[in-house]
Amino acid sequence: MNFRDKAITGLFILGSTLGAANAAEKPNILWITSEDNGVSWISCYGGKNTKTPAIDQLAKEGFRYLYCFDNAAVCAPTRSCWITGMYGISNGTQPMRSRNEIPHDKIPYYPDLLKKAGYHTSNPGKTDYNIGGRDDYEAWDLGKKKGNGKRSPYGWKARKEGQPFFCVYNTTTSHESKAHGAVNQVKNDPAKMTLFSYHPDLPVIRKNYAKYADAVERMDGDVAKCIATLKKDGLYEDTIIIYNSDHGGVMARSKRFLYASGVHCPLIVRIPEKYKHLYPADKPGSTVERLVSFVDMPKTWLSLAGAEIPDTFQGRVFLGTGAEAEPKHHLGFRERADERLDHVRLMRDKRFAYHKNYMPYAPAGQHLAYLWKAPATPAWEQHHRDGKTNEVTGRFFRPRVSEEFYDNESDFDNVKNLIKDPKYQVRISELKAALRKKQLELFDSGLLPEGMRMRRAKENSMTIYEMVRNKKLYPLESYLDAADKALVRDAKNLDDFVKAMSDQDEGYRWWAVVGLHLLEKDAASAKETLKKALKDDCHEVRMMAAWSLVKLGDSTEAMACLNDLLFNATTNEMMLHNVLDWMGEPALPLVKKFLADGGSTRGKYGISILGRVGELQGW
Ligand SMILES: [Ca+2]
Repeated sequence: MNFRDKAITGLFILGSTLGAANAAEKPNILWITSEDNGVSWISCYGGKNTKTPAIDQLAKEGFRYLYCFDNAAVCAPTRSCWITGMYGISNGTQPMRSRNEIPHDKIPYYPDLLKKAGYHTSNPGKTDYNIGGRDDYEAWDLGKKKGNGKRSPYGWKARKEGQPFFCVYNTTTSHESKAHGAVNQVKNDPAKMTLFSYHPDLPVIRKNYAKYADAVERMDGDVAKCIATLKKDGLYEDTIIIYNSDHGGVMARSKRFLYASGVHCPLIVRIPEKYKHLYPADKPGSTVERLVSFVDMPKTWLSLAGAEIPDTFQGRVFLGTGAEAEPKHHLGFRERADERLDHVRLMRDKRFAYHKNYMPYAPAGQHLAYLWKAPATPAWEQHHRDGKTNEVTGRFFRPRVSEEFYDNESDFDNVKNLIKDPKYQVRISELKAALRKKQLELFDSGLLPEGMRMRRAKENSMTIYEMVRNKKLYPLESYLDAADKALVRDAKNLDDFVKAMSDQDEGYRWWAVVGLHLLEKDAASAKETLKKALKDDCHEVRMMAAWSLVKLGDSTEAMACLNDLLFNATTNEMMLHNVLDWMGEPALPLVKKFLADGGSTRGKYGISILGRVGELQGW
């Protein structure tokens, strides 16, 4: 071997040694997620209804984040956000559920990048990414569908010897479905349950809480088992463990909703001593005050793994040597959940929360088949129908105001709307401005109703992601202005609405008809415009115009229009059924006819919207 060869060999050895050292430095990452339990169900967060010793122990050995919030408040859009690192509203994947396509050549999934960084990636459990055009499991080295037979839920076991791993362990034991069904056999004492102030104190509600508390405690057992397995495999001191829930909940008005009980989640990170340079506070056992949004998580995992981070990742790295500046605010979004339409945006900081209701004419607590499977929900609703709820416990079932504002420090239950309180106007303006800025930055795709948004993307052979980034097809700034004008319910805007009802863009006509609708009696002089709108090309506009006319006491043509949409086909059946339910009594003859004609009483998750209307009427 000559000198040159020796030098090359030496370099090679040096190189591989460095490589090995780098590999050894790459921490394993175990991401434990549980379902549907907000901070109130975890004892180290002060939850009074449950004991969660495994999670509490992890907090003692790790770092407990006090201000961690989900962006979507419900499963599928949350998981879309996690897998892509993008807010669902930014790529059109926010409705629960949908499988809208995104440009997969532009938007990688975070395990793709972890793999490139040398990691073994596994997620043998739930995916629910809510995205079309790509198989959920395809991104993982070990997913659910690959291979045969029963698989270990602990994906790290499938890695190659010495390979760093990233593993998701998702326990479904505390999923909402575990609060469904009979509530008589419960381990926890119903009398000892602490109820949210918006729930009436009824025996069945207490029992349902106890049933869910049992489920959360079993979930904690799953966490204990997962950690014990990791220890048994000799990996505990080589692995960063993250624990959090996938959104808040559960018990009606938490999961799916942007109130604190729906978005405020536990987040605990345990970092082994050997990686102590990554500690977010002085020592294990501390709490961390940094605000964390769920969208920050995948980006942070990439950073911890030393992987490439493309600019499609919209969060901020919250931990480790690559940590970015703490965000001041957190954005949350709510749109369709199963068969029920809604549209809300949340902008909050650690303490204060501003909510904008883009569909305030619908109550938050509209019947949703899946949510009604927990006995507490129908019991609460019946209590309301019986006239027994008060201002706090009945508000869920009433139409909403356009804006809400809460002080979460004194009002975690979000029952005292301070939107008009002079003391908070500066803070409210700040959050409103932050919301608008973020909506523009993200290309918030929600400013056209879902059906209209999908049609427009399809007509232009685009994904929603692409459509909303085209200013001609989606003039977001003007849509935000049009929506704000509609939501403010100010009669001085009437002429503007009437004018906008002739706009060529159905998007402006939509916000104009919403504006007219919300003006109620103040829109009486616009009846002719509304009647003309009964023949609008856009069915969403027709429906809202019809409902508005009915409210103004001018029903004949309006009901004929709805009859036509219901029996001679419509481009947006889901919205039509929602509108007929929101209308209440005036729509009953149409619903009766629909059911008598054999209209379906079955929906995807139980009774259909109109089936339920019929059920309440005893038909
Ligand atoms: Ca969930």
